[in-house]
Amino acid sequence: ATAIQRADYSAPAYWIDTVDLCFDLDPAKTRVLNRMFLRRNPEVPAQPLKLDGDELNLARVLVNGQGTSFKIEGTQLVLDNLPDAFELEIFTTCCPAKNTKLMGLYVSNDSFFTQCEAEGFRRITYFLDRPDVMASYSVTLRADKAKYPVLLSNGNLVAHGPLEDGRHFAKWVDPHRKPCYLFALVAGQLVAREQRILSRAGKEHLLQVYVRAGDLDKTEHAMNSLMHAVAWDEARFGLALDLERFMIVATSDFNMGAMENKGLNIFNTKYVLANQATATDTDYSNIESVVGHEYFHNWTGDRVTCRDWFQLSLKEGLTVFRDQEFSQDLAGEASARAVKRIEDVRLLRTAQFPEDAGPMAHPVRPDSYIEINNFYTVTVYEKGAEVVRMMQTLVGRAGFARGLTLYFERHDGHAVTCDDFAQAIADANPGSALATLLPQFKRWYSQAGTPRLHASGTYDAQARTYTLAVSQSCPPTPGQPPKEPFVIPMGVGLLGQDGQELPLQLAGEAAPVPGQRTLVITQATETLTFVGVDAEPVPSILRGFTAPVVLEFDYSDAQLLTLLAHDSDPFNRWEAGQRLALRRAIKSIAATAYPAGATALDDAYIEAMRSVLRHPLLDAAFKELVLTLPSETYIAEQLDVVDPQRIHAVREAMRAQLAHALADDWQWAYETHRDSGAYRPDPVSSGRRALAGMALANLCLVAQGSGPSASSGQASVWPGKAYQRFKDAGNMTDRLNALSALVSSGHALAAQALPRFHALFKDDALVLDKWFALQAGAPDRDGNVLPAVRQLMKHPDFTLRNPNRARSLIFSYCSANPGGFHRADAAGYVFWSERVMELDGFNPQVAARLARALDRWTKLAEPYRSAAREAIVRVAAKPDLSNDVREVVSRALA
Ligand code: B3K
Ligand code: ZN
Repeated sequence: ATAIQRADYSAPAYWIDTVDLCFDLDPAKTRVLNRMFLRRNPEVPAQPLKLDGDELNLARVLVNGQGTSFKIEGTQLVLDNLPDAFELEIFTTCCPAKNTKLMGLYVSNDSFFTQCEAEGFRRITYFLDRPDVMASYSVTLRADKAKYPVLLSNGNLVAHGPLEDGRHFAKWVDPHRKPCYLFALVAGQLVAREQRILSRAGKEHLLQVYVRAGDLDKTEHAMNSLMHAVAWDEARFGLALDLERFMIVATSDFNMGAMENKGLNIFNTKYVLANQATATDTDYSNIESVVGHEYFHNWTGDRVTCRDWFQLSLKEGLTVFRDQEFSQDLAGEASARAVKRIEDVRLLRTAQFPEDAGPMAHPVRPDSYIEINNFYTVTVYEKGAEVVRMMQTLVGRAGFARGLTLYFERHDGHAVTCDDFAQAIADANPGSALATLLPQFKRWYSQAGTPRLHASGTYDAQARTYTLAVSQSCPPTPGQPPKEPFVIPMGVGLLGQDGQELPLQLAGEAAPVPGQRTLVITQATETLTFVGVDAEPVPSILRGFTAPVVLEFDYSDAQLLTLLAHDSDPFNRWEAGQRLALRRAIKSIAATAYPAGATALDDAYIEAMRSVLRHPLLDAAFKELVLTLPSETYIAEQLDVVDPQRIHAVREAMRAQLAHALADDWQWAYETHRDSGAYRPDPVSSGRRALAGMALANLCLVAQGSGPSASSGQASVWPGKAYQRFKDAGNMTDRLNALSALVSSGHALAAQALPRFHALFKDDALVLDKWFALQAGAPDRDGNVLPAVRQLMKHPDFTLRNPNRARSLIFSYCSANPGGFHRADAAGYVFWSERVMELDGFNPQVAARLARALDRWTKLAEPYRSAAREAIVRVAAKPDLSNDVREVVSRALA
């Protein structure tokens, strides 16, 4: 396969104005009649029409009703000597029952579903399968009425009725033009929760959430989230729902989270179904943001779409930004917004930063790809969202909303580029830093890699000045050796020694400005001088994480403790705690002799954590974030050479030490936070549950460990209490936290609780996923996780074919459990290579995701490094590898 280059873009040689599709749905052989009106694009030199197809059986092709000659070249159907405008009819068949890739038309639980983004429509019919070809669709579905009573497609239902032989039909017309990747159909035995709503303008809309018959009691939260999303987009950006009917349909076989098909979103059940007995607080908040995300695509993605797939972040980065803002706005209070921001940044730094430093590093707007499905990445999504967020920071909230309005004025109904987006935001804000610096700002789209922002401070007591020397650099990434400086918005505040916020006055400014401000760094090196500073301050830099960079500042412990205790910026307050923990972890990892029983954490750190835990004013959710140690993955990213076992051992030791040292405080925290009243998944009560869960896990750890607090009879009661909690819990969050406390402390009661949990939830696939994931992600003890995972693969409930189940067991082990996966005997890597190859045989997209688990192999210490390489080479040597996996492994070995 050859790489596709962004620079090679050319407009399509033909436009497709209308598409009339007729489906005779049958799992074994579905017949598709595709009747289109096409027109030559006069701006492009005359050339044959080349339509994409994949795994289709072609029966007949008619041009203006007449048979015609055609060629099949590779996967394309080629027609020559065409009139300037014509009708084209194509008859094909396909086999949805055998479609294991879950792209195109497939069967799940006896129902039909489609997934067309990015290039799945060509698996349904021959087409110009590219996002810049936008057409009007009408769709007729015909199927057996008893087996498939519900027939859905995009837009409005215009006709339906019975046919012969127990069949029936439905005809749908989509009033909006769209690219084919937004086409969808669903057919099956489904039921819907319905809600009628009124828009601000007084228009009525019908919202529907379709699920399998037994799942209706789990749709309330998704429907509420959808109603919130509709209202929010109208209130915040003036974007109203443009459809009479908006449908969400859930399927349990889905390659990713959800899909924004126009008017007919198709969702992974994981992001729809929830009730308190089966879903955790995290599930509830994920559902809210994914329902929001897909709904927001209705404008950012569907009304205005991408010119080509290199522009993917145009819709994804922007829509992630919108869903993040939505969740923050719904969270309400400043402290709850901050918690959401910290969670988003944590994801960016543990998933995107490594991607940006590894073999798959690519700009937010990539320059080339072999398989586009490999570029639905944390870079395109999460870093892309940070780029949009920086724009908002530079033009302000109101300025950003103005920019979005201009973007729709200019581009509604069109397929455009990231440049068009940035231009609209800048043009709506003339004179802003964004408008002035636009060409340089756009380096965020073109340059890969995480910039490093280095800062150092000097206090001059005599001159009463504090000078920040700031420099930026960005490491080389594949194909991009040198980098030009970025535009970096930098939130800054200065704290006095007592922790009070100081007014800020830069040299040359007339008067001080109270509180924090955002400075804009544009040069490789810059100096910022604050005047009128009476004593050496503690700088709080990159407040709110105003740019996706690594901030290097040589803080003293004392400075970090001041920030942790006093910073008015919650993000940097949390960050100070992370830095304190991180430097202790790194020091212990580096210590040549690490005697058994050595302690990584000193009293100052422990006392600081105790103060946070006992703090009378801080939110429970925030405390839980501060008291969570940096992950093994995040610690690994800070090191040049990674010994995963060493990191695991040190972090586990720190966890145990924190558990023991704060045993009384954990007990207090558990007892004061465990009862949160009637279950509600709001930020306050879910924060309380999170902290109580963390406390319980620590108390179980104390009981399991050695030392004075363990042997005292007091500590040994906790596993029993956790087991009781596990049995009695009134909601899944508390129940799973209790189970996880037993599993992660390695207590014998886990062996009783796990089968009990399975028995309780054996009929609920999403809960079983949690059961598999918990075991595959458990802290490794003497290499016990891999054998458990291999054993679980033989469990009657396990199947690699279902992506959620594969993720719950295989990905939880290979991608989310470094201590269990990186084994000195290489058995984890052997297991990984077996699963990648096995998955690739039927679902290359999911296989390629798993293949990414060894992205960072070159950083590993021996013997891991050689063993990892060997495993990747083994995968690369498989002769019939998909393009998806081939691209990932060849980049890893390049
Ligand atoms: N746009 C889809 C992702 C499609 C992935 C195709 N491999 C979901 C989303 O981002 O909303
Ligand atoms: Zn999206």
